[in-house]
Amino acid sequence: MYSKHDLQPTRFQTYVFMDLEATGLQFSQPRIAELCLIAVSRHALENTEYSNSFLPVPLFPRVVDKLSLCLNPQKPFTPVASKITGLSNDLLHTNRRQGFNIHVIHILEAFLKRQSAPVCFVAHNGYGYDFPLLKAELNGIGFSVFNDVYCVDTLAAMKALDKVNNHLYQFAGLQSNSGRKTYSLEGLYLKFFKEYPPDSHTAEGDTIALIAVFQWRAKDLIKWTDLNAKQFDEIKTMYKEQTKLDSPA
Ligand code: DCM
Ligand code: MG
Ligand code: MG
Repeated sequence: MYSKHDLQPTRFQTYVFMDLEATGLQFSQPRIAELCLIAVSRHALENTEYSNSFLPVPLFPRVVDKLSLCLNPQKPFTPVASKITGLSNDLLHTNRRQGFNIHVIHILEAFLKRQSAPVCFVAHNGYGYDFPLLKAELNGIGFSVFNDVYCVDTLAAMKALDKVNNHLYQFAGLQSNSGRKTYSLEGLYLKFFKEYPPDSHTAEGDTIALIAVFQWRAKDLIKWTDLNAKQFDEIKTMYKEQTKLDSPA
């Protein structure tokens, strides 16, 4: 059940910002090659500090827990995924990275246990990509739940906020080449900070960019998350199992 059906909003204490790099897009049944989690307290987000510069920018919270792992995806990267991430099967193999295994689960569980509850994962396009993909990898080793963890998609949040407050939320209305509004992480970051985010398509770079974008409208996004976050348990897996053709290379 979605928390928006509850009478009381959930008051999250920890926001675990997340980004995954993987071997390709949804339809290719991708496997994870890199993951980054950065846990930030509600307190830090509600009390965001800004630089003194001409264009004040939110300062990265001083107190965070950060986890970044590179993984052998055991599946070929698509050329585009390899190009944009700078990762390849060779590179991960040469660096002797392990795959998504039980140790990763233990690390994630321990990381989450150290956070003040309730906890909410935050990912940009999380409902479309990161959460279903994480679910698929968890299922792949017979593990499907993180107890009492919620999740929210900042892409869905930004779209929803833009709709209800069109006159206030034009910030999200960056035009793509096709003339449609785009809510890509890069687009939002460029709109807010007048420069491209550093280290795009690295898990840590994208997670840090997401935190900056979230901080820019922290009050609204915290409120929206409290009302609309879904239970991670309810997220549907991106795929059931790797088809034969796609079995580990
Ligand atoms: N991806 C892709 N092709 C794109 C964009 C993304 O294959 N044009 C895949 C590979 C990335 C993953 O999605 O590792 C996550 O994307 P992002 O770096 O935007 O988080
Ligand atoms: Mg991403
Ligand atoms: Mg990324």
